[in-house]
Amino acid sequence: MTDTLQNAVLAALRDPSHRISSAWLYDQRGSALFEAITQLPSYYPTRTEIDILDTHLPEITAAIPEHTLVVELGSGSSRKTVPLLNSLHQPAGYVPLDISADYLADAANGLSAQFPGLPVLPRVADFTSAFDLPADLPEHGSRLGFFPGSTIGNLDTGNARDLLRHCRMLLGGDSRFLVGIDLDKSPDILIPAYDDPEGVTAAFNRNLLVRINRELGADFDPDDFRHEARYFEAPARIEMHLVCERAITIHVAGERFELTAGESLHTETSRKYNIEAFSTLAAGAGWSVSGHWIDARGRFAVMLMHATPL
Ligand code: AVI
Repeated sequence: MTDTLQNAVLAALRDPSHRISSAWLYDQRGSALFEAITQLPSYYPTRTEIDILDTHLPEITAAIPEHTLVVELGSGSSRKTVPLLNSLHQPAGYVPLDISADYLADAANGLSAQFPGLPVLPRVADFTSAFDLPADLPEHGSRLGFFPGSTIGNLDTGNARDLLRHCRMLLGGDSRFLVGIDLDKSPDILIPAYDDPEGVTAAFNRNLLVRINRELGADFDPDDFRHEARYFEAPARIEMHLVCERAITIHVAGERFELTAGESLHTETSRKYNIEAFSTLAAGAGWSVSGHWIDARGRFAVMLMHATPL
């Protein structure tokens, strides 16, 4: 992720791809809109992953040693974390990582209250670049990385591999990694998931322009832009775009840009994997798949991997 919103926006507008990291979608309103998306009938990933975990957690955690330290990327919703911690045998501690200090503090406090006696060690981290674990962790003992939600799909292949490799180094040789991935499927299912009839995803996407106006004093009119979800086959992915509906001139941080009708800002990529492609990606980053669990409709997979020598 580029260091500041201003640099990211200027770079995106100067480059013909007009691509900006999806991490910038998540200001306070963006995060609330994403929460709303996870409740939509057409957005199946969150619900489906929770169902897989509810059904298979005893099997998934059976081979994970007792006193394992859990490191969660994204300090996710307690709907996923609580059942995982309940299913593990005496977890040694819980380390939630998140880019938002506020969100992290809330998640950590909630978890501490529910698991008295469990060391909870939150850490602010941006996992789109290199990050560290807290310094005061036990050096020995096994570790479990937990990265649910198919958020890994929002990274390019190269960045996803770098993240997997970085986690392999941080978690060490006696570690496992539980990762949720969204599977490739018909655009008839994928497009409505990313362009819902209620318009929540459109509001989530357009909110980026509202954020840019507020934080950078830019003069986008969000009504000039149409939300579009595009499916591509190779590699399988959904791209979110904000398509400019008429020729406009905009000003950001003292610079002037022209956009023509039909030009778009590319605001998110969401990769749709298959088991083999993801396993190959992980193998190149020091992880071997020990098992995977898929819902009955074949929409989403939870992958359990163990560390291999680097
Ligand atoms: C957070 N991430 C996994 C979501 C996804 O499905 O790629 C973000 C999202 N974008 C639009 N809808 C949901």
